[in-house]
Amino acid sequence: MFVDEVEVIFQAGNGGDGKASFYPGQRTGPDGGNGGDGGNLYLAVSSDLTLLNQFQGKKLRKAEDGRMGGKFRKSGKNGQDLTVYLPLGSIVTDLDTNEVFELNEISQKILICKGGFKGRGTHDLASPSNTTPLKAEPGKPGQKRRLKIVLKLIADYGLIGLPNAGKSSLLNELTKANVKVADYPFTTLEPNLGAMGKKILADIPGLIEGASQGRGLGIKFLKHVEKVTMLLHCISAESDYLEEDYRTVRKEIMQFNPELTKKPEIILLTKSDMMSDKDLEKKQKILKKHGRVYLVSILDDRFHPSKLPVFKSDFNPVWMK
Ligand SMILES: Nc1nc2c(ncn2[C@@H]2O[C@H](COP(=O)(O)OP(=O)(O)OP(=O)(O)O)[C@@H](O)[C@H]2O)c(=O)[nH]1
Ligand SMILES: [Mg+2]
Repeated sequence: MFVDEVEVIFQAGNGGDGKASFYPGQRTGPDGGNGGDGGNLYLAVSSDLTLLNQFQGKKLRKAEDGRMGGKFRKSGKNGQDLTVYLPLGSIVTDLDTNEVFELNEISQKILICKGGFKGRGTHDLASPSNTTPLKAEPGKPGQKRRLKIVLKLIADYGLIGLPNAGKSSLLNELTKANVKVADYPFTTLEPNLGAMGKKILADIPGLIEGASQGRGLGIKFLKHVEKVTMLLHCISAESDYLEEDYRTVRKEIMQFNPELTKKPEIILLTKSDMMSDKDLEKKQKILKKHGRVYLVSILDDRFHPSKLPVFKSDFNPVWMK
């Protein structure tokens, strides 16, 4: 099960209590050591999109508490910090304050819960006006937050299309992703990401008619298309119903969120190796009225997807619609 929304409780470590004690024997005076500070809880970012699965059945994450101070002015150990990795594209909302943290970059690290301060022991608490304090300070509680985490996939390019159109094959060919490819619909059950240099390419499970109403797998993932900069609409050259294939997917996107149809889109006529040049020309013509159409194939070098102008830095999508 691919989890893309969870509610969790994150908690920093509590500060350790100070120690109330006095030197034994002839030496007098307070010797109680300070407690240790509670560990901080940090959020960090990973490209592993399945990371929200870690919260299934385990909603609490807590950094270590600081230890209590000891006799002979011995300080308690600080609690260890805890870093929780969340998928790139996570939007974290504090359910009590409505504060929002967006995790948009791999290098991000956010202090989300601050560890509690240590309590002072009787040694540090002693002062000229109170030379023998009887009580030590308790540690302060660590910050605790109730958080909602929603994953919105962030990518520069989103591969969309009917099931079996060859989307995952393109992802594998263009990036180091190694996702499952097979000759049947709905091979891909969860979105996958791959990196092409600094650009991120997303492979989204196939969309079918009714996806926006919940048919197939589509609806759960259509929201991920919302963060994509450009749509790469894959249509198999094998199909005899290119126009219908195109419209089916566009209609679902439109019904889900009309804003999505305003995104720049190019059409990729996939598996172009399976057709004669003459047929390819005809097929390309049919789709031309909807935008730029490119022939692609992972088997025919002439049409290798890495040659697509869209991946060149000077590519300008303005002409598109
Ligand atoms: N001949 C040929 N076959 C291809 C090409 N690209 C993909 N295929 C085949 O088409 C089938 C479907 O490919 P996938 O990449 O799994 O398609 P998909 O769009 O990700 O499918 P879903 O995940 O089910 O939506 C597989 O059998 C691939 O080997 C291509 O360029 N040429
Ligand atoms: Mg696939």
